[in-house]
Amino acid sequence: MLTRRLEDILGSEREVDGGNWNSRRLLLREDGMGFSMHDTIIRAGTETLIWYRNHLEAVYCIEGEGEVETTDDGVIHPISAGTIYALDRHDRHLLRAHRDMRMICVFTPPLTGREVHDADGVYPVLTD
Ligand code: 9YT
Repeated sequence: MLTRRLEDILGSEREVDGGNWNSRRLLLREDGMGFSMHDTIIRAGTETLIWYRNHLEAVYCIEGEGEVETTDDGVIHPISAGTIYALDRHDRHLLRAHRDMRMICVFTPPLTGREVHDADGVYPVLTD
C-alpha cells in the first residue's frame, strides 16, 4: 500500500498553483487508483469558471465558505465546511470563495498532474 503526507507534497511538482487556487495532488493517475484526490485551497475573493467536460469531480469542503453557481440555470449553491458537491452532469459552473476554502477534490478519470484549465475552464484528458 501507499502512504503520503501533505507536507511531503508542498513545494513539489504535486503542488500546482492555478492563481485562484492551490492544488495539492495527494493521488494522481500514476498511483493507479482509478481516481485522483487533491487537497485544494480556493483563495478568498476569487471567482473561477470551471467546466470539466472530460471528467467527473466531487468536491468536499472541509474549511471556509463560498458558493457554486451552475451557469445553465443560474442556481447558486452555498458551500461551507461539511458540504459536498458532485458535478454529475459535467456542470459548467462559477466557483466563488467568500473566505479561503479548503476542498477535498476527487476526479475520474484521474488527473495526471499536467493538466491546465483552458479558457473555458476545461481540463483535457491526458494519458501517460
Ligand atoms: C474545486 C475545483 O475544481 N478547483 C479547481 C482546482 C481543481 N480542483 C484541482 O485541480 O485540484
